[in-house]
Amino acid sequence: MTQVKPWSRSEFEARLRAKGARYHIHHPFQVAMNSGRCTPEQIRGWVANRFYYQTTIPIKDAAILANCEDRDARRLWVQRIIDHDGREGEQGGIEAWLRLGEACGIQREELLNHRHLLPGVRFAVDAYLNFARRATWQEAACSSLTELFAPDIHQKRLDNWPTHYTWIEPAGYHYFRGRLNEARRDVEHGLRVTLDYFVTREQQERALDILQFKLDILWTMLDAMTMAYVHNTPPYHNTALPEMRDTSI
Ligand code: AHQ
Repeated sequence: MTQVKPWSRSEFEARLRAKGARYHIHHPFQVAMNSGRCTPEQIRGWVANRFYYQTTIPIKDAAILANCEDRDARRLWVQRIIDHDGREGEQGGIEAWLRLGEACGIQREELLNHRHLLPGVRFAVDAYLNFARRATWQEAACSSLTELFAPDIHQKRLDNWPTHYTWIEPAGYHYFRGRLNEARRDVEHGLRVTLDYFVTREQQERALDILQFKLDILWTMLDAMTMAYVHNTPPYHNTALPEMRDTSI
């Protein structure tokens, strides 16, 4: 079979960036959020469910480190864990997300015990973690490239939430502000790893499929939240089981 020519480095990067058209900034839930059409319950539901994603990110990054034999790459990647878990003198992103929860009227304990976590969100996030555990570290690095599009989504929250959601305490926005630079720094490294590692046309196509898989994860999380908080049809909403999980928030 004739070998198909690989894309040039710039063409490959352009195709990765073109996937931004499917980024979850375009999901109806995010569009409603950024245009001020979310109710407090929908915002709190999003904050509570995204907390599971936030707490999984450093575990995912530790899985990548465990699979990575490249010391120079580990020295860069380890910063991602510190950014979320913090260290002496630095609160970290998970603590900042807990502050976001408090700013939205959600007690820390309600986030930490994941009592509002929807099954669909859990499954999507766990699929990401399990992918990172069994993929090569370069494939897992490629899956983090959704952050090519993240600075824009964080900036939109900083631009829109204070105007639309005056009931949220501004102290809660620290997380989004911190991610503007962290995402840009992280994705510069993740993109370099991806462009260097996926060099044949087959590997480049694989990279696009991996990025699509991660886009699916982010989109699916919002689909589950839409069912629960927009259509008011959370799992088991139509059953009378007395011990039904309390997903109301
Ligand atoms: O807050 C986010 C974050 O820390 C990360 C890490 C990165 C990864 O390793 O996959 N992706 C990511 C993302 C964060 N926030 C999301 C948002 O919409 O607030 C975006 C998400 C991403 O684009 O993957």
